[in-house]
Amino acid sequence: MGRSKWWQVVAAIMAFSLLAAACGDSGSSNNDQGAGTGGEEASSTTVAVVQDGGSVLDTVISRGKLICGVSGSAVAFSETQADGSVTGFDADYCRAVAAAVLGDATAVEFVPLSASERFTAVQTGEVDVLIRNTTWTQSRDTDVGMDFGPTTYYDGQQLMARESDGFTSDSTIADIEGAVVCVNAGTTTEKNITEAADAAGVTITLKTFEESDAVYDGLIDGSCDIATTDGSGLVGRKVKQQPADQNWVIFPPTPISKEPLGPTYLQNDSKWADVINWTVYATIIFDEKGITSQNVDEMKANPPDGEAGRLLGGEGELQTAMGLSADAFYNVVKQVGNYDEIYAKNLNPVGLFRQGSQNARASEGGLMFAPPAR
Ligand SMILES: N[C@@H](CCC(=O)N[C@@H](CS)C(=O)NCC(=O)O)C(=O)O
Repeated sequence: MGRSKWWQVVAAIMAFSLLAAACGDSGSSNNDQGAGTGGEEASSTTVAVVQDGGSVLDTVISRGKLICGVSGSAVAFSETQADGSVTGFDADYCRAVAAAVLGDATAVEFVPLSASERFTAVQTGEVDVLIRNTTWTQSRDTDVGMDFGPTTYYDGQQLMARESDGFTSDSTIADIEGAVVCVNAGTTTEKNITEAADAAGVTITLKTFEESDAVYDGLIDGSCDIATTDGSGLVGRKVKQQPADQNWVIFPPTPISKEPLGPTYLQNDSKWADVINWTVYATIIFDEKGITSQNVDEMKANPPDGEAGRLLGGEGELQTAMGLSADAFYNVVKQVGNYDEIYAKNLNPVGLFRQGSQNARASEGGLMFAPPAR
């Protein structure tokens, strides 16, 4: 068992190295915030975790701190502030996991990672979990050696261009013939736009940048005609960076891809997977039931139903069976909030709203749904 798991990890790391090479990424550079890893130290961390046959859950508990991989420059999702703190929707999901595991939403060390660096950081054990506007795809789930938690934000790829170039919010891929299209390296974005352009029979020039700031600098100075990534990323960048003398339009109205974003972690660690997954599900169920950071104490004292009572640590609770304290998810909602609170606080300010989107509650026509807590 130990031996086969060991070989599985070696194989996964080898497969990843090939993939990283294909992305033009060395896997250890390009992080100006000190998150790059030395290969030797990183490998030994992985070996230790695997040989012990332990779970990342035990590592996090004994360390007393969660190490969470984020972007650091994804507007409204994870943004490093001047004082070093990290804000955003993804950052709050890191805090939710820390609240569930350690009872303290502040017990998080954030590691900013570029798109190309992010999976190596999970493989090597540099981060315990990656919550970085990351799309769940078949190759990442298989070849790259990750497992994925529940989708926290249903997104899709769109394009953004200057209105003065004749683009509108109804433009289509057929309208981008001859354009210089700028993307971030190591993302799903590069392949999606190439396939979409081919399918539409248009020729584009693709420019790939390691840092996403360079993509938007290019849109401002005219060296890029189009920036393309997840729609949420474009909305955030438009709010933050559109110059007063330009108007940026986002199109086509129907995204060119599916980008289900959520937490991801090293494969084959079921105990850790359960903790991440049920932390997310708890926030969704609390939203369904109207249990918020503001009313959770009353709800705990007087639960509206059995499921709420169990999730808040009462009769029949299942958190202790997962290696957590009974009040793990009480701490999540009390300290961080339910799904709706986390969404509204971080995403409404940039103009992203749940209503009518795939991120609405399942009961309201969206895709936000959690299995029963029983
Ligand atoms: N969801 C896509 C794209 C994720 C991605 O990295 N997008 C870029 C383009 S905006 C980004 O977030 N940049 C912010 C950053 O690099 O910090 C994926 O998983 O590949």
